Amino acid sequence: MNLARLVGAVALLALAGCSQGTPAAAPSAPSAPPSSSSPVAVPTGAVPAEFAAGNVRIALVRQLSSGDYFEQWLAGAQAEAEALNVKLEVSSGDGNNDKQALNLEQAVTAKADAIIVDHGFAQTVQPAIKKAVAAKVPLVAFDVDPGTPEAVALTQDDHQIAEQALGALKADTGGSGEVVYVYVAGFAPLDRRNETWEQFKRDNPGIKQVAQIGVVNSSTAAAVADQAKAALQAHPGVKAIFAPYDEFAKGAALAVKELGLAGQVKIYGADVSTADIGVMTEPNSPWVATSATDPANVGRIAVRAAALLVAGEQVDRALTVPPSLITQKGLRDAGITGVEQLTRAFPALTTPEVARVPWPAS
Ligand code: SR1
Repeated sequence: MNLARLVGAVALLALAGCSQGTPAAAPSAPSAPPSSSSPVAVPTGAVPAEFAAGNVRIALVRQLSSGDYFEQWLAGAQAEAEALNVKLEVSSGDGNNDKQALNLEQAVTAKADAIIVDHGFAQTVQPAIKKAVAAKVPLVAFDVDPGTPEAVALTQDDHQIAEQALGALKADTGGSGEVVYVYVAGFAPLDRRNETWEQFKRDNPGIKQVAQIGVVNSSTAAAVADQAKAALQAHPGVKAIFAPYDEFAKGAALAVKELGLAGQVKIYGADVSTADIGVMTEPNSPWVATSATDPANVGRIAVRAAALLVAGEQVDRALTVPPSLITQKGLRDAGITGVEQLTRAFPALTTPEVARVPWPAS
């Protein structure tokens, strides 16, 4: 079992009381600081000279940058880069795959010390990733298949994300009823969550998907709200919406509220942010459960993995970050209003062992 998997298993045990269905609650109060639940070796190695001198440049090449998830992820990556004295050179395709591929080519040409590719479609980023590998530029691919074993592939455990959210949906619906599903194909994390949804439907024949909606753009939540309204009006018997991306869930929540269906339709989502917590905990919110990692923590891991590769350290070729199930009831019971409070209450959301850097960071 690799370290990330082990962390996942420990996290699941720690959350066993709140990982099955809506009724479970988060810890009633923040119990202990994160470090006490996951002992981390004190870094003792010397800071590599290029890091001490501030000469390390890591290019972060993003497909998307708008939305809570991507903003928090970037904040974490920037904080880790600062702690490691690394220059993080950030570009975004703003949803345009060709622009992202061009940015990636430019990072290779500009001889970055390492590259992080954040999302993207395999067919548009893999040709430039090949060039990076040929040029011996170390590469970390987050949420996109790099198509080469030379790169480190970083993911959240997307199957578990879907399993946790769907476990809550099943507990609340008794495993039967009409469901609207929000999905866009081609995004690796959504495709993996979709595999779990397909299996879930096979295992639970009482669950009927009556509509599939979804769009990813710079105003995803608003677009999904319009689609969800139409789907709910066309299918008045819907009990649940499976919306495994927070922009999807926010859009679905807006639609349910605007149609006055909050007592009838519940939403099961993915991801978490302070704004999401606000939506989940407001009175009559239909968004009752979300399965999430801490996006800032994942951004930090990406930068640590890239820094380790620059320093010639060993890094597992597959790094997987485990999620936690967060319920509306748990958030309300614990009085959690923001992500900082959440990570104190759910220490499993912080995973300093994953891609640990063996030298002291500032
Ligand atoms: C459009 S893909 C959105 C997903 O990427 C990350 O994996 C987040 O979890 C988000 O749900």
